[in-house]
Amino acid sequence: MTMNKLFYAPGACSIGIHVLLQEIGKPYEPVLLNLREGAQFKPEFTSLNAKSKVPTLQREDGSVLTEYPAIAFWLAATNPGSKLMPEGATAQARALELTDYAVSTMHMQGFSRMFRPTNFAPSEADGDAVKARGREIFAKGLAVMDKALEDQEYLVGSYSFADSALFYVSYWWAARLQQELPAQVAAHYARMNARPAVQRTLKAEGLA
Ligand SMILES: N[C@@H](CCC(=O)N[C@@H](CS)C(=O)NCC(=O)O)C(=O)O
Repeated sequence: MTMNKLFYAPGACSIGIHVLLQEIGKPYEPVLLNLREGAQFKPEFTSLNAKSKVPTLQREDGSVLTEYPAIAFWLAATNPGSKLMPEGATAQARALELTDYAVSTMHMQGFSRMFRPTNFAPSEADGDAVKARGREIFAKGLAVMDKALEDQEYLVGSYSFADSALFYVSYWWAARLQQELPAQVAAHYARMNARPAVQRTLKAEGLA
């Protein structure tokens, strides 16, 4: 293969990785995986990623990378010209800390409860309580992110791979659920939307 291949679904968490690929600006191949039709469970895909998830990145050497924080870190580390990797171990650890919090807590604990309550409680009757707990977890996450942005425009000061993760959870909250973001996160979301790479990504995924 001559370029990285991104398996994505429009508007899914893979949109953040899509933004990073657009920021880097090197040619890549986007491959739409239709999650609603269950393409993630078909052998053509599970032979690449047995976890049945996007984002999935097949690299130029054919090997596959999964999990948002790992893909984001690797893209930033291997494209130093893009300046997506902060300088120094502390700032790099902070970027990973915030990326993991957005993905593992805000998305997977918060949003997953809102979108897929039955994954958390076997009884349909508990659905509303599970969704409410999801909103609570997500709101706490927004407060943490708001604080991280108190004195700076991007999560670790300068723009980094971590901002792509906050962008996708903000996008779900503001654009998909039409909910309000706290002030600093709203300003970050506006800054992200003003970036040409984000605009190109939304267009490429048919969301603009
Ligand atoms: N821990 C994974 C989460 C990925 C994930 O949950 N992806 C969702 C889309 S946002 C997915 O592929 N869902 C397909 C399914 O659940 O069937 C990561 O960090 O990449």
